[in-house]
Amino acid sequence: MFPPGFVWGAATASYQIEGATRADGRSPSIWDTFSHTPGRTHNGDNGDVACDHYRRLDEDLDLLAALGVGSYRFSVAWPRVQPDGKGPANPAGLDFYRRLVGGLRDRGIAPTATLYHWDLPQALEDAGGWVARDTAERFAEYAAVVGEALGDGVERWITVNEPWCSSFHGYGNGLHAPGRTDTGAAVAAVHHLLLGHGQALAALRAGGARSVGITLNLVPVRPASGHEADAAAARRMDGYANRMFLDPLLRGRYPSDMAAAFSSARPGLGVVQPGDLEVIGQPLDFLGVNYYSPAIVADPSRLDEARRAGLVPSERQAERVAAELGVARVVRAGSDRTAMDWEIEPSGLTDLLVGLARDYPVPPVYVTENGAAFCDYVDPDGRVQDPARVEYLDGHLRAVAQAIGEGVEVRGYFCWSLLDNFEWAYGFAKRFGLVWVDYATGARIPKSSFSWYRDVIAANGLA
Ligand code: GBH
Repeated sequence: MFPPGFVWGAATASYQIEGATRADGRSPSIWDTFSHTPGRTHNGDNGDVACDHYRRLDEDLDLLAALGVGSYRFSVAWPRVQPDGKGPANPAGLDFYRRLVGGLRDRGIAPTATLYHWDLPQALEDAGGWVARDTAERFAEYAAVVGEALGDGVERWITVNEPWCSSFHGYGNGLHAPGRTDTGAAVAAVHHLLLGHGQALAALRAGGARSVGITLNLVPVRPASGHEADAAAARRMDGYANRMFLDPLLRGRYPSDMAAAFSSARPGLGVVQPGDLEVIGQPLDFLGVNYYSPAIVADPSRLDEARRAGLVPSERQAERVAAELGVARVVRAGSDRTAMDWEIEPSGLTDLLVGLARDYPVPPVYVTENGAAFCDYVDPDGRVQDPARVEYLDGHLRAVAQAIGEGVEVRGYFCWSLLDNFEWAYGFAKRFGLVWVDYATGARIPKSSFSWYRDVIAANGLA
């Protein structure tokens, strides 16, 4: 059902699984600061211990081997490698990733390394974070350091994971570290994350890296009705969630409607300098796409009409940048949702991939994350059963197969996530893993989805 050579993978991120936040010279990241600030995360949860992956590396590598993945997507913690965010590498921090990459290769698993999955060294945030242009330069230096240390061992590099989350959730919506609510700062952060991506890509290539891309969280957007006001709201949401990143990366410019919508947000795109868009628009070897759920949007003045059509306001109304842009999120009353309350819609993934290939000159695509949190349960024999996750993954893999059938060059799929882990502001309450983690003991229990996915991988397709 999938093409020969299709890459099957599983994904994680450093702060969500590693723990050992003070080991071997690691410095605090913005997520240590944020999660230790009262009121920022569910239950005050933090990544101090998380899955204790830093100390259970071999056990987790063995789980990956048992799953049979062709590739493992992990991220490198910048504050382990450069505790001050600049300067010489910390050898003990790099050593962990050398052991990780070596351990994968020993097991025949190709490493896919993400350089930035949100754990910015706090020292750099103190100097302005992603609102400061200097952070992009520092990121390129860090990329060169990691590229040189891990070198040939890494099959493919992802510079930045989901710059939308880092910029808008981090600096605009206040939902992620560093927790700021300043739209102008968020838009400047967009630019510096993309600039950092471009500079890091060049640095990695100069060091001999074969395959370099970026991962975006993209959202298929649907208008709540055929009314022009809802269609216009959907265009604004598409600009905010998708085009603000796709256009500079793949077309060499920011979308003019978004530049106008953010024109009063300072510094915003005022930070763009001559030549930056050439750096950002350098050809990618691949585009990573993370997909979880679609978005249905209405014009805020039309929520009553939406309600009459069975569409109810979603909790995401709380997102302040969307509200500023005049975008109201709605969901179908009674629709299937995950434990995150995200609507389940596999066809959204087909639409997204097909639309991307239709609208942009896209390089080959990897689905670098897809998965779901559910209320998994332990059966009388002590097995963790997660039939809802199997159904979610099955549906979304069929959606990928359909996009491939329609001509989109999708080269691989990484399930989020290998392990239950620290789900950012939701703490440990939401479990996305193929493997259950007992946080009290650190014990790992593969769920029923683990053996299901193992069989899919072995068959290169669905039954
Ligand atoms: C990813 O974030 C992360 O890369 C990963 O670390 C995380 O654990 C995983 O997914 C699960 O959350 O409908 O307006 O909220 C994804 C976070 C989820 C944020 C979907 C954007 C869509 C826009 N994204 N959400 S909205």
